[in-house]
Amino acid sequence: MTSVSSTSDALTAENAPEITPELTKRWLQQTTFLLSAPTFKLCPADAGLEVAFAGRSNAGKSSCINALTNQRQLARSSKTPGRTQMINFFHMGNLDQRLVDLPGYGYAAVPEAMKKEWQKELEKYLISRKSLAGLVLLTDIRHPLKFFDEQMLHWAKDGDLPVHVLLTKADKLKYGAAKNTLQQTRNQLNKLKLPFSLQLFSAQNKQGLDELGAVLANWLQYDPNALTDIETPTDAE
Ligand SMILES: Nc1nc2c(ncn2[C@@H]2O[C@H](COP(=O)(O)OP(=O)(O)OP(=O)(O)O)[C@@H](O)[C@H]2O)c(=O)[nH]1
Ligand SMILES: [Mg+2]
Repeated sequence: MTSVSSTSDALTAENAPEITPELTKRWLQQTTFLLSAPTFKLCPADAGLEVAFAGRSNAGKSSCINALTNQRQLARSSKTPGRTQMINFFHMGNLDQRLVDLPGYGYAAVPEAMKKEWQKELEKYLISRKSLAGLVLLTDIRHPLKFFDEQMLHWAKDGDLPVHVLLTKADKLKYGAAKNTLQQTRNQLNKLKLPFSLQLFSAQNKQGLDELGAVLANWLQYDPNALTDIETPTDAE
């Protein structure tokens, strides 16, 4: 499977281990909490690479991060919509590789003025954050790509940001119905003419983890040879 040569030379690009789902899983399992920021101004420094998880409130963002990292409580998930109100940053034992759990949008109980303020900040973040390597957009398979999801896709396009769409809670539909929604959503996304990929996902059944892991490994430039630096800073920069 790998193209490892039998020379005893130090590791080079040619004999670096192939990035397998197994290695990717191990890398993702190292993920630890970095910090919570109430606003984008208090984010970690805009260096290295990060991938943001966005979607309507209750779409399954926190559950996805927990399934992906194989940790039950890393990101808090809840039956109560609007549970994640801070911007939560995680890192993979290396501060230059981060996951960002964004607060869900569309939560009815949030006052209109706050929603507007948040949308402005979100737009700015998506368009101007240099370390942002990609956006994982989560949308419930039972009612995919609502108005604000499309708004996010337009901002991603404006920011030249690749998007990976997850149709979440795929366990809620039968296989055939899930496949149909996948195709319909692909057609809808094609019309928007932006770079995207798309998959079925279920945190409950651990469906789609390898596919998502491969996208993250690519965007965050996972290198199995790189040494990790596990130091965690105590406050935001
Ligand atoms: N059946 C099923 N339920 C899921 C799945 N993923 C998440 N849920 C449930 O959906 C609800 C919301 O999940 P969260 O992960 O908290 O959603 P979130 O997008 O982080 O929500 P906010 O933080 O409010 O934006 C919880 O009750 C989860 O148990 C899944 O794959 N299948
Ligand atoms: Mg959440």
